[in-house]
Amino acid sequence: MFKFLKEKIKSWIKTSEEKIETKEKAEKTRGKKKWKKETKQEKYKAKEEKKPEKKAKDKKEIEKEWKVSEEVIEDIKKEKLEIKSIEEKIKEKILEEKKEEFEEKPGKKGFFTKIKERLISVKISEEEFEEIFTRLELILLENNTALEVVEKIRRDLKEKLVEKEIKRDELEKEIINSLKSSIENILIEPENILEKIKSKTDEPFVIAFFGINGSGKTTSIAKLANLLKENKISCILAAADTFRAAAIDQLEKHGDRLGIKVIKSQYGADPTSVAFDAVKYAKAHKINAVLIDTAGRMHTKENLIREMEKIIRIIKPDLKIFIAESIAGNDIIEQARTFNEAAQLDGIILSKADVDEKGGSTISISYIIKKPIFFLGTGQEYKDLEPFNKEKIIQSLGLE
Ligand SMILES: Nc1nc2c(ncn2[C@@H]2O[C@H](COP(=O)(O)OP(=O)(O)OP(=O)(O)O)[C@@H](O)[C@H]2O)c(=O)[nH]1
Ligand SMILES: [Mg+2]
Repeated sequence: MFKFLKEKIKSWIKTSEEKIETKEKAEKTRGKKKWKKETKQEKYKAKEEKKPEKKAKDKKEIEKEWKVSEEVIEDIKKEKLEIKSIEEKIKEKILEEKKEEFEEKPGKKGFFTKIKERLISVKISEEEFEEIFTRLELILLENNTALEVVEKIRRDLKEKLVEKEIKRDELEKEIINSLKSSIENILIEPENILEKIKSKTDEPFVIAFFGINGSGKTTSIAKLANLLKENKISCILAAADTFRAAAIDQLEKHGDRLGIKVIKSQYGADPTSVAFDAVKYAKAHKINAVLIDTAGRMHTKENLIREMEKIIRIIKPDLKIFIAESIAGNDIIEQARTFNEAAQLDGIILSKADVDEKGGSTISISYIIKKPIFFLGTGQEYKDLEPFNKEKIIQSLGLE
């Protein structure tokens, strides 16, 4: 699911690390070059200043100079000796300082420690961070990550990376760890639905499924029914999509294949009354769970949203699950918001994750509505329902 995103993030980490390294090197060379340039300029200036003096000298002066030259040479020799002894003194001083540096007092960083640190560690400035983050921002947005989530990642990374002394050989690890911990905080670990159902012993556990047309409600219900059956939890299905032609038949087919009872009515019947009948049947027959299939509805259709609210008001499901089609990308964020406002959802099943190449919506959706993803739909078979697991997502993103 994250194939694309994983590759992109990997390459971002690599180039970010390289960028910081090259910038550092460039600054050092720039410093050296600047120093060389300044020294050259100074020498040239001195030469130029001497030129007029030279021109002014006449022959006599030159002869005088010759005469005194021997004395000058003698002086220079003396000076040289003096300079030599000054040099010796400086050397001694440096050695003394060096010793002091090596015998640093705790908590106080000496000159050599600073140099050592500069060689083995880096500091990312805010400006550098913004520059490298822009690439990640683009990658995340291109891969359907919601803007709010991108901003959260930016804040987290900035706090962890900017102006912090980071060991050079741990730069990649630091970036990976910061991104990992940010995404860990964004994702919500869901409760185990099977355990929740098992813990309700007096009455059937009722789950209602909502979502827009074709998002994968009926298929997800069949997958979950199969999972319950495998775990020896009895269940029935309620065909409360009385609206779409063939919706009842579709659910019945799944029921037949799985050997699970389907409670149904006529097309056009009140969906709430079908759900009500199913719960009544489950109570009477001590069935553990009721899964209610509902009609697909666009989040923008007022009347259909009101119909959903009626089912919830009367049936009072233990769980209201939103089926989000991961391939719908950024649209599912807006859908999830509206459904959540109307139904106070308990969580999400993210269908068609097997065909979603981008994956950003998986990271975003639960952060936006603050509800967990219970399962990922990973194909068209009954077995293709994966419990959502934070660690697995982190692994799939290559952040382990
Ligand atoms: N690849 C893949 N296909 C899926 C998945 N879940 C559902 N589908 C397919 O998506 C299509 C629509 O699925 P349904 O379960 O009928 O969707 P629905 O939400 O019930 O649709 P309506 O009742 O019309 O609103 C079907 O062809 C399913 O096989 C999944 O996880 N992966
Ligand atoms: Mg359906």
